[in-house]
Amino acid sequence: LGLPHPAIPLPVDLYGAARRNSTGLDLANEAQLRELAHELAEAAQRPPLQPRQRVPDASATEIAAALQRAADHASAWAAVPASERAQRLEATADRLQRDMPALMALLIHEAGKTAANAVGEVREAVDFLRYYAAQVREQFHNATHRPLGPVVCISPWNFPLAIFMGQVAAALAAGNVVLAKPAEQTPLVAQAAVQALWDAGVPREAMQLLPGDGATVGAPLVADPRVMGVLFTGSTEVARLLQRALVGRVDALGRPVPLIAETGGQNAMIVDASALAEQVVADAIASAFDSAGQRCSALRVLCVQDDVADRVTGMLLGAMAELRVGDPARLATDLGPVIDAEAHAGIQRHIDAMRARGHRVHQAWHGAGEALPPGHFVPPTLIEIAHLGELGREVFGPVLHLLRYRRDELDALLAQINATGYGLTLGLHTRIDETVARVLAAARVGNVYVNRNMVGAVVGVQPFGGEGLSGTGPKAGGPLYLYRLLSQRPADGAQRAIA
Ligand code: TXE
Repeated sequence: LGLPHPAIPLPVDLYGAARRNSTGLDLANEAQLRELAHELAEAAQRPPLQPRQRVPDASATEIAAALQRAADHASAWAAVPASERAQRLEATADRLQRDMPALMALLIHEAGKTAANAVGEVREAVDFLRYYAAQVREQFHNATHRPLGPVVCISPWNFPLAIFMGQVAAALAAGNVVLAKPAEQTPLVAQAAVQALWDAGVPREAMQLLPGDGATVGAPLVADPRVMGVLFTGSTEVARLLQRALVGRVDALGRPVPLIAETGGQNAMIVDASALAEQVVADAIASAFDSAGQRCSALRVLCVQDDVADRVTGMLLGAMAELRVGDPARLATDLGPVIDAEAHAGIQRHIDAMRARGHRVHQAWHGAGEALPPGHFVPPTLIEIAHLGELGREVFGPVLHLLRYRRDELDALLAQINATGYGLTLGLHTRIDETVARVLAAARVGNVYVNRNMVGAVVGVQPFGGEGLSGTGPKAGGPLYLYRLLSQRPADGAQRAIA
């Protein structure tokens, strides 16, 4: 690690990652930092995990039993007072805060997160738990509400703790019993999350974990008629399959079984000649390469007005050349590996195909003269394109595309961006008010970031979710999310009581 142990200097990048959350985790707590350095040092020593050897997939018999258990227990969990459910989620949040070093080490080890990204993720999970607990306390206080019943949560590997916990915390807070199918790449993080919920008093029958593949575990869960709601984050293709599987499925009163899906994007950032170039470069680097580009909110296409494009590109390549690619357990690392061999091959295929079609491809990283370490590493990559239509589907890795546009082409550019059909995030760097207004009016996305990096969700502050191919809404970490998880809203109940 290069850290003197046990006397630990405070790692500056941990503070950086921590700033974007709101819960006030105590990173100045020396005991916690000591433990963190120890865990990171141990993580660096461990051999690579073989998740499938350690976590057996749920069998058909286990799936059937879990569904029955969920159906049998739904009314018992729904009957637990809302404030009591909130209290158990808050206790889970306390537990995650206490266990942060061990969780970070697991995230680094199982998901290839850097330490900075791992601390950000633990904090986001904590934020989700506290936010939904607070919502339930405020909104469901003294009001009649009825949850959906058994709910299936299907989550991806890119935020194996934060997205997993965001889904299950919302579902449990609203009073639903949960059957969670974590990503096949990250079952251990999911297991740790579920253990924390159980230890905090969420009954095992209300929170069941079913590891395994999408087709063999996820699909049969969603297909079961006892399931009354589905929360999904992942690819647009799988969201489509799930939507199809739910067509015609209704509850006892004939209401459709809801799917809440958050999917991918083809996210652009528009930079005009008035923008502050240094800020653009810092924000583009963070937005495109943080978590090795494996974030749904990540920047994919940097659109730069041609008057400043050469200058911005030169600065960007210079900044890329500073990034250190390698072992995520080392605090000096900026970019860890991508999730697995399949992801690595897919990203590489895209880079090769673009090069073969004549696009200019730039790769730059710290020590670019030397070979990358063995593992699924992709160096920061910049590919020049002339039109967004040249891109196709989302490439989930540290690959940024650069598009030059003329000043009089802004409307055409916005039309191109909307024509991708995705609508997750959009960045804008300008110091002209009228341009901000024009872009906001035209944008068909869930989240717009003006003169800053595209951070994704900031729970309770900036709810997150997309339009079009990017998702169904409601936005996660926002005030409307829990309402979609109810079959009868508090307001309905209140009205009935008055009548
Ligand atoms: O996603 P999948 P993958 C995008 C990104 C990435 C691509 C593929 O573009 O390259 O999706 O990633 C479960 N029935 N995002 O393969 O397959 C699966 O087991 C039920 C965007 O990881 O969608 C996992 O738990 N479930 C993104 C979850 O769905 C099924 C995050 C996601 O897997 C299933 C991840 C089925 N038939 C990928 N098939 C984001 N929005 O952040 C799969 N699953």
